[in-house]
Amino acid sequence: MSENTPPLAVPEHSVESFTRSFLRELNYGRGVDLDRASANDKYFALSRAVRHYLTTRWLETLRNQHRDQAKTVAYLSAEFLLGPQLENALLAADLEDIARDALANLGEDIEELRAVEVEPGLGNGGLGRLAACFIDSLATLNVPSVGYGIRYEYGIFKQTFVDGKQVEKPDHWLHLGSPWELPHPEYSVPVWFGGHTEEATNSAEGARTWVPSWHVTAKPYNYMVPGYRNGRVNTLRLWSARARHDFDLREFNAGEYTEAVRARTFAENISKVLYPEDSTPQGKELRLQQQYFFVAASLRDFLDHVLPEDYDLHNLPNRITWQLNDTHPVIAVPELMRILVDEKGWDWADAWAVTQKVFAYTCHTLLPEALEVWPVELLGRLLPRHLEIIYRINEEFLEEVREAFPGDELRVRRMSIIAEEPGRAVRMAHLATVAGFKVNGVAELHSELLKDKVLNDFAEMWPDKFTNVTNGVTPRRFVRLANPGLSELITAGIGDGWITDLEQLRNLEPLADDPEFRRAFRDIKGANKHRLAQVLKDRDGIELAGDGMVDAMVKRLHEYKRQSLKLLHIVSLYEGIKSGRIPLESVTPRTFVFGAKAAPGYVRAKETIELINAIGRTINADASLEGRLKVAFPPNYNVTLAEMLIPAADLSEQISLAGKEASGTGNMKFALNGALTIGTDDGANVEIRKLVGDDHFFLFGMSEPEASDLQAEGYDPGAYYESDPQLKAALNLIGSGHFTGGDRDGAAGSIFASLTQRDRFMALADFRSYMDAQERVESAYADYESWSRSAILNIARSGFFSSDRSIQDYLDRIWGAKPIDQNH
Ligand code: GPQ
Repeated sequence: MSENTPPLAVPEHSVESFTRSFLRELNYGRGVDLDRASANDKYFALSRAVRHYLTTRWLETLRNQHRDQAKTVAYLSAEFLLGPQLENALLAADLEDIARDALANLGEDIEELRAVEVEPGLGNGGLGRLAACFIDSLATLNVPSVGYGIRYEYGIFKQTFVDGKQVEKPDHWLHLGSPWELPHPEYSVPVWFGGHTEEATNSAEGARTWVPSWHVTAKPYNYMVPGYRNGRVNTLRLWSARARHDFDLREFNAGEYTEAVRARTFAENISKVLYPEDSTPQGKELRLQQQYFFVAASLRDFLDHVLPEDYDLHNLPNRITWQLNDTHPVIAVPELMRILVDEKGWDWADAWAVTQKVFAYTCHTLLPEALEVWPVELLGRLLPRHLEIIYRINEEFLEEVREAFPGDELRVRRMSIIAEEPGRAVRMAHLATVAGFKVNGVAELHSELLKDKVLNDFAEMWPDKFTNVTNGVTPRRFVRLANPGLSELITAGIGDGWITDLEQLRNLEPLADDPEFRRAFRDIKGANKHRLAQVLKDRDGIELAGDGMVDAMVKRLHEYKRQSLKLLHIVSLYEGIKSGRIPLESVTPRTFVFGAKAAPGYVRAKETIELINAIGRTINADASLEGRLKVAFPPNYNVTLAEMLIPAADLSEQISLAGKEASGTGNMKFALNGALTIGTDDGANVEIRKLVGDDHFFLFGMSEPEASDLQAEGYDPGAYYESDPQLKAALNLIGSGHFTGGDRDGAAGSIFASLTQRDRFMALADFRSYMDAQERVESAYADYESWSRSAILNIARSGFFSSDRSIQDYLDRIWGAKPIDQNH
């Protein structure tokens, strides 16, 4: 765009002007008038009107980015779990009141239109939501940056329960279209696959020529990523797979028309669906196709469309960091090497020198089974040239290892990018660690364990490569939008600077001692519970336990997260009441709220869902409990529901086995909304506890070293079962079929057996300590005045967990990019 283009004016911030924009969008954009408009028409017009207000800034941001050629961060992620867009755009554009009033004047309720939105569920859980928080903070911090990912036609499945069992339904989120995306077919790029390699046509050292056999077209869709009222609107670019645009029917013999069309759908499958596995890579060919597809398109996009034509790629490290969100985009490493050596004709050594300076890798797990590996056979078939490049990277790397550790062939084998057992396979985490100039974990404990355990050999070789960036969450979405009542209270107390400088929440500390402030806080919590109760009732027919405690465990269903331990607590409480051991009047009324999707093929996780529902059914129907205990398991936990649920919670359950949860980010959202945590010393819980203080956190369970020592000694769950009568009674009640209509074989029997015989994540070992901590919770909650003081202190001391702080840490420790004021 020319420097002389007159700037498009931002429309006036007034009800009149907004009303005009809305009606224009309705009439001209949708071709309907207000009387005949559907809810979707109105939602579209509303969204487009809001988009107008951000567009000028978007264009400016893009123009400046082109002009400045400043160092950019490209966040490469297979998942962006965005959540609803409209509310965030309204907030960023400072249009919440104006839009509400404009619609009210037209006789429309903005809440009803907001309800039309289907959130883009383009992620599974924490990893995808983190990416969404990060792009929000990148924009708010004025960092020149772009997110790159996949525009899945079907996002994470919609969860329903049939007889208490999870049934997955496709999430066709684009069914009614999306007002938030802008396709740019003119920037489509081809992505090639298959074929073979040949002797190079250029003379560069190390070059070969790849002769691929098929390709698809990657078509970009742009999404706005507005900063919080700072004039910057960044871009999220998601790729959609299309059949090659030069699709030529003459290539097919007469009569093969249908074959040709079928081939087209084959290509378009690549961006069809998000893999619903979380922390358990599937190793499926289509998945590798997806990874290469979005990464190849993104690199191409940056090199061909963002950089000036004559750009000297030797300067690339000053111009960009490609941040690899877990190993999913790591195939970008051999792709860049291929471009530089085979296409640009650089010698291998030059290309490797640059490649090693532009990628940084974030690891999100400690579970060995979560580390991606690709069978050599599969990778070689799909990307034969990339496999050759990986082999050569590995050869040179292993030479380096041998030099650094002479005679240590065991180490060489452990560190190799290529695993030999059980079959030959590429270890993507090793490739990422070798190629990345930095490797970071996502919480202090996690980063330490990466260095000491999972990637220990690498840390010994390159200690400076390893760093930590503790995760964070965006305060815009998870406080300001999700909890308007609390936001107003905070702002009334300390001003509104906290929205972009969350450490300012510290100024709330003295207010924790102000009884008026505490009362106001409790009123808001109560109102949020009310709102949640109403939604769950309308949506799912679920009743909460009166004015009781809201005790929430929401996260993906995984054995390591230990939803089963939570069940043991609930069942033990229930069993205690039923057997007369615990007087009913002594029990704090509480609703146990679960939210969790299980990977469709993860049998144990699905059984756990079934068991939660079975236990819930029994407890909720038991009149003798007088409604004091309730189990609420609304289906289809997603960002929309999280925003409703988290602000209503009193207690946050973060009970993974120590050393298994890399960070957790739900834990941060709860603390920031004034829930107290009951948790193990795991992931970011460690940092939460340090900040909020032991008096305001319910710690229990083994520490990581204790857990790994116990594992090493030989863990026997049976010993715990036999020696703790309450534990035994709770497990027996489950195993007896009490909750499952007498059925001992299905979910109940299977979970009973797995916990008593194997208990891979040592729930039984932590049971007693967990029960004791729950007793401390009960007595603390009995003094709700002092509980609310703790809750306020949790808020005041959790400012560290803003994703703005995470992004600042990435800037300082990894990227070396600088914020650029949009208005310069
Ligand atoms: N995480 Cl490896 C995911 O959500 N999906 C994954 O595939 C992997 C990790 C999570 C991790 O379990 C949480 O502890 C983190 O808080 C989150 O990533 C973000 O770092």
